[in-house]
Amino acid sequence: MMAELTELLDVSERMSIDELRELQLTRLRWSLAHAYRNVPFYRASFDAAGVRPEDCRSLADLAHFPTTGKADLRANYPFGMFAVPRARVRRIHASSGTTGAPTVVGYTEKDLADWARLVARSLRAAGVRPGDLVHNAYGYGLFTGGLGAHAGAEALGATVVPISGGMTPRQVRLIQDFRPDAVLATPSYLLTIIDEFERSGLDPRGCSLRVGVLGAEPWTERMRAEIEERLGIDAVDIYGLSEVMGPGVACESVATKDGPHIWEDHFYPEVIDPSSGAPRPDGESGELVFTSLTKEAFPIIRYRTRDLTTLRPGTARPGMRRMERITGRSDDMIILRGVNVFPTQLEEIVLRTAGLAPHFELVLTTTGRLDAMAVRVEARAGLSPEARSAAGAALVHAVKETVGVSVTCEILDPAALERSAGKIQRVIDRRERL
Ligand code: DLL
Repeated sequence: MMAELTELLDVSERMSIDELRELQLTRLRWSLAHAYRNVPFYRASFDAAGVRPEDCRSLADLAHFPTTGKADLRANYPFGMFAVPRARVRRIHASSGTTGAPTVVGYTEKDLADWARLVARSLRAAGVRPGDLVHNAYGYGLFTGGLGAHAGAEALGATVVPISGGMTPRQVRLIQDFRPDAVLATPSYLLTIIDEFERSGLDPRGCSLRVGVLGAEPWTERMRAEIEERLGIDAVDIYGLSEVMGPGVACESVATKDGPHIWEDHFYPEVIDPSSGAPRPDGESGELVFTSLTKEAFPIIRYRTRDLTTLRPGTARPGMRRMERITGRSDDMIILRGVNVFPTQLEEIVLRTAGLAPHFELVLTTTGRLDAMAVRVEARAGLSPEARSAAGAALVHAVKETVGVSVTCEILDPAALERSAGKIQRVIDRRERL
């Protein structure tokens, strides 16, 4: 376990809960007023709910304000949610989204500086240090991962290799030649890189990497164990979303690895009941909702992330709450014959089934009037035909036992599935919609 040097922490990271709450309230009142004054959407939604920014006298009053959803951002495509003139926006990012218009977000110069500082804070919590060499394999472009992580690593005082995602043999080559200390990537893409090491006859554990700061998609404790074991690093969870900022909304501490601490001096978290929208107390699971406290170009008020988690008290940063590892997004949830299934549950089972590699996809089809799910998963190298069928049977059994649904399983040759260079898409939905 790595110790953290408290003298390196930002002032807000050392605040008591009371000091932090006071700062949050001041900033929240500013953010509500800023949004109301400058974004017609917020003015209309606050007015419709009969609330004014000055009605927010305590942090609990925030619950009286309306929530904002992805559809609201789409309805204001492209720049309708900006609270400053377009010319003051220094950078634009967008999240692709699988359907409809992309969600566009913007940053002023100050927003970019705050973002870089928060990513630097995240990387430091993860165990990256000034002077380290950082291999940044998050995708560069409209996705916030590449440029967001890049600026943060520079702000920390690290040396960045802006390799982006893809061209995996070259990733391995540069890791061998440049000897980086840290890698930034999605967990699924880092696995692809590890596989490529092995495919080229190199021992991944022998490489220079010490820490991986991994996020942008849901992953499990078992995936952490697999990556740490095969690469010989500390694998740390970083969380964020474009609508709120990008990477660095929250990050785990390498010292505790117990869920990302939310940087609450900039983002106020709530958890709500996903169906009724009612607030839930800390310790209960539900949908994570964020309100930005300092953002100028793109203030976001009570944004429904669709990410499901539970808020816990801070540990490595006692003032800041932690979020539990995301179990999934409400929109990733598969409802199979009435049972809710998350891809992360399957990841957990695949990884603990002997003989199976951590590469799989879930194919949903309709047979007759019933939905069916097939797990297509790669065998580990060198598995005998008997061991393959045993692994398939073990998986089907474990899914039935723990998730409560019957699935079929197809065991594939190693490397049969396409690898993604960024966020992995595990579910292929071919169900007939009636
Ligand atoms: O994925 C920002 C990011 C980049 C975070 C790099 C971490 C590292 P979006 O493309 O807008 O932004 O996607 C945001 O990804 O709502 C979650 O569903 C998911 N997500 C992000 N980080 C994690 C994580 C970036 N650590 C959406 N664990 C979010 C689970 C995550 N899910």
